[in-house]
Amino acid sequence: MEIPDMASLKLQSRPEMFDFEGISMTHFFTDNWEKLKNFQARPDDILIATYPKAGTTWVSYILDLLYFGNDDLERQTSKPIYMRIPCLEACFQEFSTVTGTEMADNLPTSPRLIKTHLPVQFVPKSFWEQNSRIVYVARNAKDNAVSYFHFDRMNMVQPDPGDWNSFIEKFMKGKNVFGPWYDHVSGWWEKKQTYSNLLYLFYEDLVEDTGREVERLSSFLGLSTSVEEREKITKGVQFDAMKQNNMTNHVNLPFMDFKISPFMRKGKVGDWKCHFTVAQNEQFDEVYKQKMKKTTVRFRTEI
Ligand code: PPS
Repeated sequence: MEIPDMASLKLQSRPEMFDFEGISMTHFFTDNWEKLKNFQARPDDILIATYPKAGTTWVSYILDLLYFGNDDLERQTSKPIYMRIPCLEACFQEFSTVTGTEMADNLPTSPRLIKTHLPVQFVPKSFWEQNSRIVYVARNAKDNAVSYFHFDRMNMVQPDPGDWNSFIEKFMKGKNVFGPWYDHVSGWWEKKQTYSNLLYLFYEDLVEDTGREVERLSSFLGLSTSVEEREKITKGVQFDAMKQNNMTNHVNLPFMDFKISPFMRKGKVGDWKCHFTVAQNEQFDEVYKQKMKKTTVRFRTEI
């Protein structure tokens, strides 16, 4: 994928959001739908699935280092993470002639690492048929909402979030790209009960003890990594290291305005406390109770 500079972008304005089979989407993620639905997964593919802003890049980089950290220096020094691990549903024709499915098809590695933000019901059926491994990462709703708000502010290929008050109202109604957070995390949680090749991770656990989660990932993937390797990876994927690393901080993406907010913003659990008013928090908790009453998945909003 060639990345153009801002001046050559054909993007005139932010995209509209519309209802797509019950989920709010933009055309960037639905334009390639037929190819997406028919995407051919392989048994050794690893799908990294998340609601946006739940820790996708973090876990992607951990997996990348677990598999390819030792043997491919060029990959680590000159290929941004979004090129190593394509977003399957992405179709940014304004910027690139290559779609997410084509990028995935063209991946030279084995295994292929592929990312998606799709709710579970939209995942191409070949992943289930091939019994591919899937790593899902979930983040508590409050911090996830805050992170998504700042992302939508700085990312010109996302709908305009408006101010925080209107954004949080929309979030509670599930009117964000990729749909309601509530259904996303609980839909994937239900899937885990019947699909054993799915590892369900929490962002809060990653912050609490990254090394422990690296070990958990390594064991889920059946890798025999040494303690030293895992320690090296754990060090390399700390927030400050990834923020400094131009291969992981997204600094080269021309449609992101880093003057508004950085991609690697704070990386914390509990930042929501700096955004929610007392009234908003009470209302949010009320809505949360309703929306999450049928699921057993539990989150921590502080550690
Ligand atoms: S995206 O656009 O959906 O792929 O974004 P995603 O990578 O899922 O989420 C971005 C948020 O994850 C934080 N992040 C990290 N936190 C802690 N440690 C590390 N290493 C790390 N890497 C990414 C990133 O800062 C975004 O969260 P916020 O709260 O906005 O800082």
